[in-house]
Amino acid sequence: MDDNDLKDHREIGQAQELFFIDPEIGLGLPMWLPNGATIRRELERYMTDLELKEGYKHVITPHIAKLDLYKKSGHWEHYRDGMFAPMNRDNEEYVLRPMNCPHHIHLFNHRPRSYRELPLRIAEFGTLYRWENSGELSGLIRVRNMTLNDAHIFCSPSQLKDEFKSAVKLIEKVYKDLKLKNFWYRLSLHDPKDKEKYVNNPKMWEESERAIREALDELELDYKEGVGDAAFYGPKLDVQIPNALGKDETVSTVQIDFYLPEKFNLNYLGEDGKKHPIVIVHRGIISTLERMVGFMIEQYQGAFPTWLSPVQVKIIPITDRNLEYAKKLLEQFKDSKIRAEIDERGETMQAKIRDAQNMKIPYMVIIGDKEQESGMISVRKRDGESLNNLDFKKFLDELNSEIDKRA
Ligand code: TSB
Ligand code: ZN
Repeated sequence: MDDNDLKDHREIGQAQELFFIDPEIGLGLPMWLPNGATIRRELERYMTDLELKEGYKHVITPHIAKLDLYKKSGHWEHYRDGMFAPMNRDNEEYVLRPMNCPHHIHLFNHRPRSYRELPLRIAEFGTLYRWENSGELSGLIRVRNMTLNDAHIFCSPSQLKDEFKSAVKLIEKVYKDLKLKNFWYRLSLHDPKDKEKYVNNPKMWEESERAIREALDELELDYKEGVGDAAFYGPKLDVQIPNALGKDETVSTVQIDFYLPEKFNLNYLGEDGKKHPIVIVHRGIISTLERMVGFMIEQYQGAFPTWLSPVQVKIIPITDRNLEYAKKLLEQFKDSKIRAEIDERGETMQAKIRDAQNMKIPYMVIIGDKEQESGMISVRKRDGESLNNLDFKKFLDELNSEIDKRA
């Protein structure tokens, strides 16, 4: 297939019933259908398991906060255009959060912290709201309501480089597991001329940009530089991926921040009993589930690996006589937590196979009189390969192991 035949994620998302955008709900506010919600849930499980292994602590915080919080953090000064307008009730102003950092910072700061707790890696699939221009909204890739695979790593300056490097290595692992391709790294720097977008503190920028460059040198990573692409509070390493139309967007990001720790007076008690300053690494590995699923749909062209496929097995009875038997197999798939469905429509077997193939369902299990009598099954894979006379139990075991390994 040449690149011009690549389908955009919106087209595949509609054909496979993954999500839709409803103007009566609002632009940029995706509605996740059961198939899309399944992919999201599996991705979230995968990432949460990895984070637990890497020593992250998961938290849950509200999607809104008082406007004053964002005045203190600098978001209101530097990021206001990207925020929904404040809501006023009982003479207090609240906003939908555009980022999770202030909540996680308050969580860190709710009691004194000892050097023994560092680095403290606070993680959340945090839901955000951003006011993106309507002309820039695009399916799942640029939305106004999104859930970010976020974490803020609170550490001492001497731990900073290692934490940054571990986050980049986690990106490399995840991209390998998810078989993502065509990505490149961008070192996103501030633009000293843009006084509105960036915190005005040349010494801080010099230090944080030096720290990120040193860490990148140690990683021996190839990257391009983007002046004016930094966050308002610090430089970032961004992972860029082109969409089906060839436009690059940022997916993963790892950021170094000396600014918010100072604003919120973050410190820890050292071994010497004295207070020492904290630095923050902000990182999103999976990016927002919206953007990541959007890119995955495009890169896989809808053919998700089995562990992520909304429907993993389609059971196709050849005649009505085979329906009872098909239902028995369905129960066994369900007992193993495999997502299976029976195609009970009165269509021909060929039509059912074609439809399952179009939906990119990894396995089709075809049940006729012969299979029913012998207790063996015939399987077709979505790429057309056929496997006849398989022992059902053996097929189930192999499928389970493929899913468990997230192969
Ligand atoms: C990583 N404070 C950090 C966080 O701790 C942060 O919010 N960084 S961010 O602003 O760069 O956003 C993180 C990621 O969210 C981006 O790298 C991008 O992949 C994704 N993202 C940003 N805007 C949108 C959007 N409108 N729609 C979908 N995903 C988005
Ligand atoms: Zn953050």
